[in-house]
Amino acid sequence: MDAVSTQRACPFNPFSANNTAAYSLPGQLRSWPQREQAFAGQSCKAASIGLSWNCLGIGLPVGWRLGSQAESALHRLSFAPSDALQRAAQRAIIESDFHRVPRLHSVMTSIPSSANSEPAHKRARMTARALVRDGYAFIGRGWELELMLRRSGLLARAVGLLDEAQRQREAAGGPSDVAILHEATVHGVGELLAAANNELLPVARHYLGEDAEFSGYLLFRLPPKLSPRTYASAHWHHDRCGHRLKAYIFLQNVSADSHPTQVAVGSQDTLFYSYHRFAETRFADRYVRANYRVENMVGGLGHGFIFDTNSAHRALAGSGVQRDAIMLEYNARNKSATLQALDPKIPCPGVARRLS
Ligand SMILES: O=C(O)CCC(=O)C(=O)O
Repeated sequence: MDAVSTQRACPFNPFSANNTAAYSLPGQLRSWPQREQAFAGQSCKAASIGLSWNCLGIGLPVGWRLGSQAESALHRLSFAPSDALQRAAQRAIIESDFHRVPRLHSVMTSIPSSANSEPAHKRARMTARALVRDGYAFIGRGWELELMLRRSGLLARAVGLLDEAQRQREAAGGPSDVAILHEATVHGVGELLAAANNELLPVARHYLGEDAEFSGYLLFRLPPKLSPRTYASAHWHHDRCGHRLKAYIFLQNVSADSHPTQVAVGSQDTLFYSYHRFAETRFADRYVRANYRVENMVGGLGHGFIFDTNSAHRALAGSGVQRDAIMLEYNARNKSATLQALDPKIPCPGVARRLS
């Protein structure tokens, strides 16, 4: 079949010119016409072996296995098949994350059953199931983290550190609409980390694999006014790591007015077309809203959420109230090492501070 008849038989081509509207920085997308042509040449075969796709990425068929016929088709469908870094990054992510579909079975059988387990195990099981199903899970209910945050003085200390970072920035005449980070050690954070990791590390190991590790934490504040121009995470995006988990614990009540993180529900199992170029991983709000259910990650002080950063997600920009949170990051060690060796700018792990 030639390219023209292929196109006729398989009409949806994500790289057609008007599909740049699915991206939030369309002017920065490269080689679009070549990709349109390359995709057209492959799409019928790809569809016949069970691959499906939208403007953001590819869905793998149930029963997919690494090394199968579908794998070579996948590489040719990616954003830039001739780009060595793209190929290598995608390969590392496929080998680590997409060698078994669906993953539900292994998660459900390997977390202790609820019949005779402790409440923490029940929560872990529910968290893992929600992650697999939706790409996120709310956390904190039943942990009494608010009490711990207040009793230990950590809440006051963390908010004080963020206040101080903000004061310093204001004194230096810095902009008021960028995120404020505190990347140094927070005295007394150990009790919170121990409680969180006790709950979440087993979930991370089930979800990401046995080499999942806690990579570090970050304290940060989103200001009342937030824009995608000054906060790149206010564009819909994925984190360029494949499956990876972040947990947020709120340091105040977070509502729809507090720039909540939003998750495109169910997008976590997408093999995105690109894992290495910034603009190729930023998506348009209209496209995401038209194609996914969007969930706000809201909750009370001491509660929070955990999510797969391979989901399309963003912080809701606009005018609102500030949001303070502590973010914990969990990465698969071997995949991180491979990705970092390919390109140290790939943010996996992304937290600046390491535990050691
Ligand atoms: O600040 C937010 O809510 C979004 C953060 C984000 O994109 C991330 O943690 O990967």
